Parts: sequence; C-alpha cells; structure tokens
Amino acid sequence: MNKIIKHPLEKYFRGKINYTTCPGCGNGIISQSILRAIDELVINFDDIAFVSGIGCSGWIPSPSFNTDVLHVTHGRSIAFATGLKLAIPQTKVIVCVGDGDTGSIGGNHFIHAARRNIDLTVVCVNNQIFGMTGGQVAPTTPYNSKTTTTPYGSIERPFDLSNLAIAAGATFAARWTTYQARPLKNSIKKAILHKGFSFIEVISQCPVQYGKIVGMRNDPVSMLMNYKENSVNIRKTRNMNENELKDKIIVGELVEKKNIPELTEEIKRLRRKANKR
Ligand SMILES: Cc1ncc(C[n+]2csc(CCOP(=O)(O)OP(=O)(O)O)c2C)c(N)n1
Ligand code: SF4
Ligand SMILES: [Mg+2]
Repeated sequence: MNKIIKHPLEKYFRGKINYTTCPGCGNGIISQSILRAIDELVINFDDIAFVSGIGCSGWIPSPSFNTDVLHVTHGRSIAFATGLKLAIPQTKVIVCVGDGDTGSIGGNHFIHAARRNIDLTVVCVNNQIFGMTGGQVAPTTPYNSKTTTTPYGSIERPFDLSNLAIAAGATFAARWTTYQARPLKNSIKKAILHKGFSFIEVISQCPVQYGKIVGMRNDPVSMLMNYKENSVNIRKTRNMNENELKDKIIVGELVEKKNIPELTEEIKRLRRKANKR
C-alpha cells in the first residue's frame, strides 16, 4: 500500500497554489522558517495576520498562508500593519517585506515604526536588489555593483538595514542569512514573542537577478555557500579588526531590549488617563 506522506507545514497552506517564485529563491527557506517558528510556538494561526508589499518577498504569505493576509502597495506594508495593529492590538502581526520596500519607498514607515516601538514583527528579505522588477539597484546593493540601472557600477553606499532599525529604536533586531535556517527560525520565535518592534533581516539569495551581478546566475547553492563562508557571528566580531571584517556578513541577535514602552500599550494608558478627566 502506498503511504501518503504529508508535509508537516501543509496545514498552514490555503490549498494547492501555483508559486511564482523562481527555483532556488531564498523565499522558500524564509517561508518555512516563519511557519516552523509559528508551529513550534503553538500559536493559533488565526491569531496571526500577515502583511506584505509588492516585490517577490510579498508572495511569501500571499496568497498561500491560510490566515488573514493583506497584500498591499509597494513600500506601505509597515503603514498598513501599523493600522491593523492599532485596530486589533491582540492580533500578532508579521510583515514580510523586501529590502527595496523597507529601505527605499517605505523608509519613513520603517524608521517611525521602530521609533514608536509598535508590536510588529518585520521579516525583511534582503536580496540586495529590486528582484521582481528586473534587478534594479536597491538601497542595500553593495557599492560599485553593476545592475540594470547602474551599468557603470553603483556610486551609492548601501544601508545596513538592521543598524538603521536599531538606531531608529527597534527593541529586537537579528540578522541571519538563508544558510542559517535554524537560528533564523529561533530568532523569528523570539521576535514573535517580543513585545515591541522586532526586525529580522534575512540576507537571501536571488539567483536570477542578484546572482547575475555576482557571477552566480541560477546558482543558488554557490550563493548559499558564499553566505556560509562569509558570515561571522556578532559574538566573534569583538576580537576582529576592520580588515578582518571587510565584506563579512555579521549575523546573530543584535539587540534585545525589554521594558521599553510599546505603542498600543501607551495608547491604552493614554485612554485611561483621558477618561479620568
Ligand atoms: C508605488 C510603487 N512604486 C514602484 C513600484 C514598482 N516596484 C514593484 S516591486 C519593486 C521593488 C521590489 O524590490 P524589493 O522590495 O527589494 O523586493 P524583491 O522583489 O527584491 O523581493 C518596485 C520598484 C510599485 N509597484 N509601486
Ligand atoms: S527574481 Fe529573485 S527574488 Fe524574485 S523570485 Fe526570482 S529568485 Fe526570488
Ligand atoms: Mg529585494
């Protein structure tokens, strides 16, 4: 008799969906990491809402995750998520967003959400490029990269999105690559439980658009091996000098601050104060 093997995460999917994601894209690893984190935390999927923007990363929860998913305009996912969280504070809100979405058009929403310490978990897929639209330069693309829109090399220095989040006030921030899927999943678990703005940056392979810039077109395995070889855990960086850290990806849990007022709690407090008058 044929044994039917069911994927343990199948229960989180809406049914048979045709994916638009290219073979070898890091979005698959990130999608699994999010769902495994939720599964291990034993959270009711209906108590979670996802928000995503326009970009390949937007297709991580939409339309496949079988819970509430808002697939909104480019650069506005954190703004929509803020509205959602304020309206239904008991909902856990997870935002799946691209590096372009986060650092360019959505930059203001990003830094102000971090400053306000609103209880959102933002999973930012940093493939260092505008993937979906054809490989244009993003605010995260390394200096001197030849992209569709920078044929002579990018002359702008890239943002470090995690450091930007921390500087703006994020109370939890972690960075991993898709190579470190287990620690990524563990940090997502912590981020979901964290009361406040949590930011998870995932350096992720786009073998189609970014792959061609770095000479690894359609070669996700080499991109993953590159992440493996060039990642350094934050704990080890204390003993390394600037030269040793050049071109390294610093991974790990970068910040965790507790007891900082969270926005929806602050609003509750303010309401009580106003009602007393
Ligand atoms: C207001 C607006 N501006 C521009 C676009 C075009 N656009 C769609 S996705 C995208 C960039 C996607 O890059 P990123 O956010 O890094 O996501 P990725 O596809 O790499 O996951 C752009 C510029 C749009 N859809 N809407
Ligand atoms: S273009 Fe890049 S980021 Fe987009 S689905 Fe394909 S591999 Fe993934
Ligand atoms: Mg991108």
